[in-house]
Amino acid sequence: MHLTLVIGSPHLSSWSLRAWLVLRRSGLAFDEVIVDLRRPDRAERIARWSPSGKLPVLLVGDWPVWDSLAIAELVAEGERTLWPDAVPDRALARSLCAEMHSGFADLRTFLPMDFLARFSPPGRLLAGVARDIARIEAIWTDCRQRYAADGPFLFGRFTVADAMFAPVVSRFVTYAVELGTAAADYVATIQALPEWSAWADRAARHLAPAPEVPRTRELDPA
Ligand SMILES: N[C@@H](CCC(=O)N[C@@H](CS)C(=O)NCC(=O)O)C(=O)O
Repeated sequence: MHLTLVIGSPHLSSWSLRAWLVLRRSGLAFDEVIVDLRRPDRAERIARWSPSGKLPVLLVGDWPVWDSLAIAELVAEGERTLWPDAVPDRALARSLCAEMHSGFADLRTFLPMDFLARFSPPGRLLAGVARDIARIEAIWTDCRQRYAADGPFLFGRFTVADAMFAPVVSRFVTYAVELGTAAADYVATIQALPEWSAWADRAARHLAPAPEVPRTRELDPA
């Protein structure tokens, strides 16, 4: 069945990055459509593809699957390595994904993803943002301690949990958030993924000004 992933502007769309990473890591072939989230008519453009009015949406043939976590679950049905093997590890991974999916409102609001932007370290963080960062650091540090022997990702090998937290990695890099060693190492691991550079390329291409159309001299009617 033909797969098409419809995503939002790559520099901005944190939810799109999650679904795209899972698909890329699965090795499945898929087409990509990018909807420019900066356009005033974006809602109508998104509505052409997505029943929820949100991106990403995965079209399996012409059957839509929307929401990054639902897309990740569908892809993982065919690629079991995208969740940890053992039941307790899978349950922990799903808890973390659910927490990420429905929480961290302050981090999302005040440190929005802007994949290619770089700012100086913040002088002071809002209490809610600092709380979200501390919780994420605790999660990453705990996972790295538990699964370090199996590889450099949260559960050793790359899983859906890494995709769900990838936009946080981008935010931490963009806003120069200071991190402890375990969390900083994890950020470096995600940044070293070839998919990370591929996403950065997409973001850069999307942001590049459209090439100027050469002006044709109007024909003189005389
Ligand atoms: N929970 C959804 C959230 C999707 C979402 O909020 N997507 C944003 C783009 S990152 C969107 O489509 N916003 C609509 C708009 O910008 O008009 C998911 O995981 O896919």
